[in-house]
Formats: sequence, structure tokens, C-alpha cells
Amino acid sequence: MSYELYYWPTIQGRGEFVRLALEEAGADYIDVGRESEGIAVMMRMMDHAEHPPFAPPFLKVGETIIGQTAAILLFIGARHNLAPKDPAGGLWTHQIQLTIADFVAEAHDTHHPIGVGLYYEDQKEEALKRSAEYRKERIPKFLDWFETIITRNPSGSGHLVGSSLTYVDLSLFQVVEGLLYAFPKAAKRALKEAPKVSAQHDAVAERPRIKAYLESPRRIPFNEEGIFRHYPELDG
Ligand SMILES: N[C@@H](CCC(=O)N[C@@H](CS)C(=O)NCC(=O)O)C(=O)O
Repeated sequence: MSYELYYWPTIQGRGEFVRLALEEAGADYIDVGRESEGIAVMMRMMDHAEHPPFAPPFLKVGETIIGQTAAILLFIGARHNLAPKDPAGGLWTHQIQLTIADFVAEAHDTHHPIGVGLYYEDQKEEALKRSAEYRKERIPKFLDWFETIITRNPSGSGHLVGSSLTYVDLSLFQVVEGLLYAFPKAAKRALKEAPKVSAQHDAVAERPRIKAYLESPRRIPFNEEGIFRHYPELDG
């Protein structure tokens, strides 16, 4: 089964959560946006699909199109043994992913607190205020929640859910990567208070398929067009 991933070609963004799951699964996929004419194909799908996704990323599987990162991962997790099989475990994993989505949206809002369609330069003052609050209150609060989940996981596996890796482990890894890129000072400080999250991040980076992916040209470097942007004035 081959998958078609549709996402913007120059950023990790939310597409990266899907890429990491597909890579860990060893799945066969095409990153359509990065092919020639890929964006035009993506826009045509959004314009004409019977179930049009609101925004990328979306995944095409046969004739089915799935939008929303958390829904895509729900699907991939079930298909590729990256989620618990029991319904309660599946819902718990999905709940964690939706919370990661909230955390990611707030990271985006640090540099775009007023408007998605406005330039960063037009909202710098508000971005300074928003980032200060994100660094001081939100990063520690979210990381503490993930730390608690790993601690309370009865299996003691160091994973968020159950005794083996699930897609939320990959997503948390990506969030930590993003925080370390965007807010290196604040993220390092907060991670000292969340040693299990830090260890989980390091363990994911060492997984053979993830390691190979991170070293490959398929991994787009972080940059200042994506969700996690490094503006030194927003860190501290
Ligand atoms: N909740 C959606 C958000 C999707 C989203 O905001 N996609 C961004 C790129 S990361 C986009 O292209 N947005 C265009 C828009 O909102 O108009 C998800 O998690 O997939």
C-alpha cells in the first residue's frame, strides 16, 4: 500500500508529524508537494475532493483523503502497529496527540499572535509578549503533563503509552526538537525539569529508521517559514 502525503514542500510544519510516523512504519509514501508540480496537484485536490481537507497536511490512501494531523496519525497508528489495539488505549493516545496539536498551535502563535496572514514584522511587539508567556508558563506546563504521563505509565517503558513506541512518542520527539530549535534557552531550562521527556526524545532519535531519516535529505531543516522559528528576541 503506497501513501500520498500532501504538504508544503519547504517546511517541516505539521507534515513532519506524519512523515515521522510513515518513516518509523517503513511505509511506502510519496511526499507529493515536493514533486514537480506537486503544489498544483495539492491545490487541485483541495479544490475538487468530495471531502476537501481544510488545510495540509492530508494523506491519500486509495480513494480516501484524510485531513487533520491527529486524524491522519490515528489512521496510521492503527494500520502500522503504532498505537494500542484496545479502544480505550487508542482514545488515550488520540487525546495525547490532540493536546500536542494544541501545544504546536501555541508555538505558532508566539510569532503570529495577531494574524496568520500578517507578517511577523507587523506583530513583533505582541510576539514578544506572547513568547514570554509561552516560555514562562506554557512550555513548563505542557512538558510537566508529558512527564507525568510517562511517569504514570504502568509499564515503566519510558514511552507515553504502553510498553512500546506509539505515534505520540514520535510527535513528542518532534515538539521537543522544535522547541530546542526555536527557544534553545527556554527549552533546555524546561527540559531539565522534565528528565523523562528528555530521555524519551533521545531514545526516539536513536531508533534506526528515525536516525536514518533525520540524516537523509528527506528531513527538511528547520527554518523561519515553519511553525518552530528561531527568532533570538523571542527566546530567553
Ligand atoms: N488542525 C490542522 C491545522 C492544519 C494547518 O493549520 N495547516 C497549515 C500548515 S501547518 C496550513 O496550511 N494552513 C492554511 C490555513 O489555515 O489557511 C492540523 O493539525 O492538521
